[in-house]
Amino acid sequence: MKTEVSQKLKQRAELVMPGGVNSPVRAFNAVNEQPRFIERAKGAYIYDADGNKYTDYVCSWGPMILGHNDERIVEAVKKQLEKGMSYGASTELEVEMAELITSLVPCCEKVRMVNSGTEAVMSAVRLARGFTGRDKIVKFDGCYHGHSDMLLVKAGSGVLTQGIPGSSGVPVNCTADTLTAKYNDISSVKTLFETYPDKIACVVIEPVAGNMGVVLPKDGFLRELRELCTKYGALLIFDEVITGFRLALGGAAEKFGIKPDLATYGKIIGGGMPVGAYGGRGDIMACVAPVGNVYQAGTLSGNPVAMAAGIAQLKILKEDKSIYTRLENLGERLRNGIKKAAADNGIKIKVNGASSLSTLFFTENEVYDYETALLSNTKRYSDYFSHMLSNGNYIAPSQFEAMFVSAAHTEADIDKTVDDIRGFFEKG
Ligand code: HOZ
Repeated sequence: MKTEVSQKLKQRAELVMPGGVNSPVRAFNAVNEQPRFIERAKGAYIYDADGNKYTDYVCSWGPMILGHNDERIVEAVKKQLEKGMSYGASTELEVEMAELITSLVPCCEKVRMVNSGTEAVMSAVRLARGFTGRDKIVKFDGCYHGHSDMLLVKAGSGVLTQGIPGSSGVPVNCTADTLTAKYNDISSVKTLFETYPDKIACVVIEPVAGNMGVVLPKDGFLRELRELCTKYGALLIFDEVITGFRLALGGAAEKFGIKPDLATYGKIIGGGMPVGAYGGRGDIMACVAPVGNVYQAGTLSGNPVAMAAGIAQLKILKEDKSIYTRLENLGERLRNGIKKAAADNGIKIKVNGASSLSTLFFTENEVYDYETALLSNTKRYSDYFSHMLSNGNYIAPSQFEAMFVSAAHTEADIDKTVDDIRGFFEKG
């Protein structure tokens, strides 16, 4: 496979950008590979600057749920571009977007648009603190909620990939009120509530974790979390940046039948444009300025081009009910295919997944939290990644991320990828 152009671009990039990237995971450090510079994408495929074609299982980390460059979304963007890119003022588009979200997600009575998932969670936590008048927050080891100071504690995604406990540059005071619990271990949450019964503002969780690899909540875990939050007067925040509009139209909240007080969303509601949002109970959202005293703002929040793209995507998801069934089926096909290929070759691995999200963990153990995810053999993942890349599969460049399937993937795409995985297992 030719990689000369990407290599040259990497050299240029490294001269002017830290690590040559704008987000650490992209540097491919954890998989000991040359990052591919992407030139274009269409449907289930992306093409790099050397002209190589890959079936894409990163899908921009989630938003390309319909595949890349869906014509209906491109049309909506083009139409808006002709009318202007940013006004820094209110538009009908943002009203339409808010109407869509509040009608599709039962827990969102009101919603506020922001520009990224990081911003969404950061704002939701501030709101929870403002609403409850409490300072402490609970997060789970291995969950990643963006890169705001207070949440960079035992975080997943790039932090976990780099093998660092948090980030330097975060003042101790910023994380002093961040308490951590173990994913799927309700007793660890109970202990925190018993220790600080009237001090915890919120519990923030990825209802299906996607940033330590995919980790599912055990039966009853989210329900017990809901009950504990209610009992102690803390808010439950679902970080649905990955799961929102992906596991179902109403996200994990709908899939598991749990109503959080607040929920956060990311890039998927922008159809690929930089977008985020947080929403929830009307009485809580009433604390946000200008109605209430919790301040949060942004010139580009509700940007008209991003809204146009997002509205187009959400409308398609709303109208075509077959999409979620298709995603479930493709995800199942992928996971079953991987499991069979492993079993046929006597390879012991674990495959976690929900609908179109999956992770192949190189470990024999069940993966149900941060510690069990860390038992994975990352060197083996790295070898697997290289094998997959050289066979035209663009998967997450880290063991601790998810594999995304879009509605543009075909059964033949999945079967070809499974064959390539089988090829890796056959090597022993
Ligand atoms: N896990 C991240 C998205 N949820 C990866 C994206 C990035 O850091 O670039």
